[in-house]
Amino acid sequence: MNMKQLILICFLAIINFGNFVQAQSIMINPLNRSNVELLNGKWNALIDPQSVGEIFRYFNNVQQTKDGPNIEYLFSDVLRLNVPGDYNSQMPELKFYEGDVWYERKVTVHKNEDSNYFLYFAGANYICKVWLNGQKVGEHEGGFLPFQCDITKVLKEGENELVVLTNNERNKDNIPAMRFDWWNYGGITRDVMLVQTPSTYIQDYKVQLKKDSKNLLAGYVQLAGATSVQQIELSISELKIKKALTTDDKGYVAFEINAKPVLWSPTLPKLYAVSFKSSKDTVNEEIGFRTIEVQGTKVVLNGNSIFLKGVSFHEEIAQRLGRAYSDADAAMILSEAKALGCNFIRTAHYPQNEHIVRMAEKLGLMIWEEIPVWQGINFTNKVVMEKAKTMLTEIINRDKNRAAVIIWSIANETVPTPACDTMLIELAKLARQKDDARLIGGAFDNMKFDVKTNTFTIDDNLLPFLDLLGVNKYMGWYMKFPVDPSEIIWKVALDKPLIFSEFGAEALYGQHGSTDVPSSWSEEYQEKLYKDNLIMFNNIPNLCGTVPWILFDFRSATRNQMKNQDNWNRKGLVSDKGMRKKAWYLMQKYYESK
Ligand code: GCB
Repeated sequence: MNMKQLILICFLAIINFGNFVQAQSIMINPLNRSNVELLNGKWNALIDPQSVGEIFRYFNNVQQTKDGPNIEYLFSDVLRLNVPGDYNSQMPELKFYEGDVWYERKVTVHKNEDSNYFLYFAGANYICKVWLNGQKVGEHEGGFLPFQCDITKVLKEGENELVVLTNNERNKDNIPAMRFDWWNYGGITRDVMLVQTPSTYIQDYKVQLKKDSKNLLAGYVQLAGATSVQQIELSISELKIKKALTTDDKGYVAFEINAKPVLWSPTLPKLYAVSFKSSKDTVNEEIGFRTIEVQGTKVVLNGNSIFLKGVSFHEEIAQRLGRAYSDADAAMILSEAKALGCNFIRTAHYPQNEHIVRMAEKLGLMIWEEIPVWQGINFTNKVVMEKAKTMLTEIINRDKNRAAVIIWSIANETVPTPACDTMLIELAKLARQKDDARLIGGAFDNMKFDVKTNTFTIDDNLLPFLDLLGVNKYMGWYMKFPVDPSEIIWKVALDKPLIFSEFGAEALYGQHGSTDVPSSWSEEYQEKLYKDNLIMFNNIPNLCGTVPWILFDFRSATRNQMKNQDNWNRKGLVSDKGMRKKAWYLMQKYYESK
């Protein structure tokens, strides 16, 4: 490349930066619409370890096919990657890869002039930039939440060129940050869709039971593109509801409607067909109704105290060594949780895909959802605070109509400092302000043990802002039982419900050994440790649920003990090959007895 070309490239790159478009935060949900084309499939790809693609304008593939400066970098049919799908599991060379990967495909459209068009990405890790026909149409940060790009103005009749850049490099100001105990899968890991809507369309809505009521539905609808008052019809035919709503001139209307729905619960996960119809647009969704509250130290669902029989898992299919992304994957994971006897899941440590959330709801599994504020977050940076708020807002926007979601969790194992407290308190307040139909919680491991009294206590400024507390403690693994488990006293946040949100031990399936020696990595040691923890749980007066860590062995680059781990965290109750370990049966019995 000569000097002239280089200057031209830099100039074009600057112009393109000027075109920067943030992905939209209030979003349509394509799962509730009919005019949607799934763009999943094989996409052309380029691996770009030195991040030269933006300089060489890979995104402008269409306009410079012959004589332009990027002739050497054209996408071709040589490397094709599955979308959705992390790339790490698609080529052995990419197992540990962290960096830029480019994707390209054509999108052919018969354009309707009276419509809007959006590209909807259900998730791409971690930074994602999107260009259509050489023009930037969106950028999003965060690997586990959806985003959409309005492409109405850029989309052409006929063939369009779609180029996407993903980058999953870790960074101290990212969420999560530099180190985390799961695989850093990169790429377009979830579904991609092209969505067509009318020019005035139903952009957003919520309908849930009003807080503390079992017979009053409350919510809102927001039309986008409205410049005058509009009529919308809300119907829930099974409840004989047909309600005419009139928006203000910005397309917004809030409503309350008397109704007596059968309440959603783990034993009867009832969902109703709900539809909103405006003059040009319709959305349909299955929605459940339930109440959730805390009474003293109890979690109360639909007026009845309930014990949360939980389990955690990562968004991963161990046998495939890759991210879970489909309905079939969701069934694979959740059927194992159901078999264990669960009525509750913790989708650790980040918002998982909607296949999982919606299927869990249908199966009667209550959900704890969390954002990846996981250890090591740079709380002193204000920008990081804004990122966390955005993630929390995005997950609440996505799942606000899911009856199954009962807890928004704002953090996992953060170390209290003034900066951390400030950020978490703001997050707790934000969650409460955005959604009063769910509980606010977090998972903490800063309990202190007093050897004189054999008592665990906690002192954390965040507690007054939470409805319930999750505690992670690996008794018998990272910390020895200091005395017999039956003698340990728990005085931790005694005025609130406490969920034992993590406990467990590593064991290699099929490895047998002593019940006394952790280093045996045996199923017997893991089983004994579970027994001891269950004994200790009897001494937690405010215990309202348990969540063993974890359902399946999962991949983690930080697990370097090559004899037993080999880059796997082996705390699964089920092995990477799908085999149930001894502790699985013990936990199943415990849940049967609850
Ligand atoms: C924890 C973390 C979890 C880890 C687990 C472990 O406390 O919350 O993400 O995977 O411990 O296995 O160490």
